[in-house]
Amino acid sequence: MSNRNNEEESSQSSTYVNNPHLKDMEEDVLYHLNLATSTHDLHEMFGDVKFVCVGGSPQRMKSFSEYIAGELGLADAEYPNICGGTDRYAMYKTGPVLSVSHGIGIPSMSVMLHELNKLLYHARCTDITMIRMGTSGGIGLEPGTVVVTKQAVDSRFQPRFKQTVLGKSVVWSTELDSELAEELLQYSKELPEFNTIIGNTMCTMDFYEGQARMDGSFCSFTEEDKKKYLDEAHTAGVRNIEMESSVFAAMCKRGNIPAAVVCVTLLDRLKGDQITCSPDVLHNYEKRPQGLVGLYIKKHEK
Ligand code: R2B
Ligand code: URA
Repeated sequence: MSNRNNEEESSQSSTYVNNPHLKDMEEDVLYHLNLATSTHDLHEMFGDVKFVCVGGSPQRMKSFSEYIAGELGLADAEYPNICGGTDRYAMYKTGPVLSVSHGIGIPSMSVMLHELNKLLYHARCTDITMIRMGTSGGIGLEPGTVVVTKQAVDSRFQPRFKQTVLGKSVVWSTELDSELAEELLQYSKELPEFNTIIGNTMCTMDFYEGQARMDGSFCSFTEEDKKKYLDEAHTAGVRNIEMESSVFAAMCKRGNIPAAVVCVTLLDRLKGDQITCSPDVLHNYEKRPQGLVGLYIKKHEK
């Protein structure tokens, strides 16, 4: 297994991408975003983007873009889905804010981020900050609590993202921008309607057994095993569990992009597995990370 500490990549001055082959390509087709360098002037379309916000669901990213349009005084225009030609991902641009959906899980996030990072590179964007807003299961937290991720950890509670390349395991660091996380935590004090904490986020490959749930179609462990594992996670500083933070952190670090993860908890995993909150409560919870990230953008947007 090769253990890369990213020195090789972070020593490069280019940001967003680090691929010597890109410059030899006549055209770059961002297939899953339905964009291409030959058919779209990416600099013209995206050159002024400063904040890239990503989240799992296309509908949530649409409502975030509408919310941010209101916050930035840009609500009098229409903002169509830029990736309307495909139903893989959705993308909305409101002023300097790009809102993009990433689907569920590491592979879906990874594919989207490869193409998004190339988009930022082709568009010659500068000073980008990237934030994932999402949902998660909490550990020992009141449902509705927002967790700003300190470290994105794997299912052994290590801050690493393992990937298979050419049949071999490669490990990437999942370090996030600690100043950005601290700043988000400070701004959360202006939103007293809900609790925000900082803690480690465990990223898993599955929602059910992979997150120690006993309500999937299969279950290969006992209640005691589950309790022991979640207790160990809590002792390791894990406060919430979701499915994309590790690859998100690793790919932002490889692209030299300051990044943060802000997720609301939908339930306390020490008390259950099923998500039983009403659609109204769920909707209210889902807006919490958006409110905090919106506040951050408003404070930084000139
Ligand atoms: C949180 O919620 C989704 C699973 O329900 C997944 O995308 C995640 O990370
Ligand atoms: N998303 C997850 O990945 N896990 C949960 O428990 C809730 C939302």
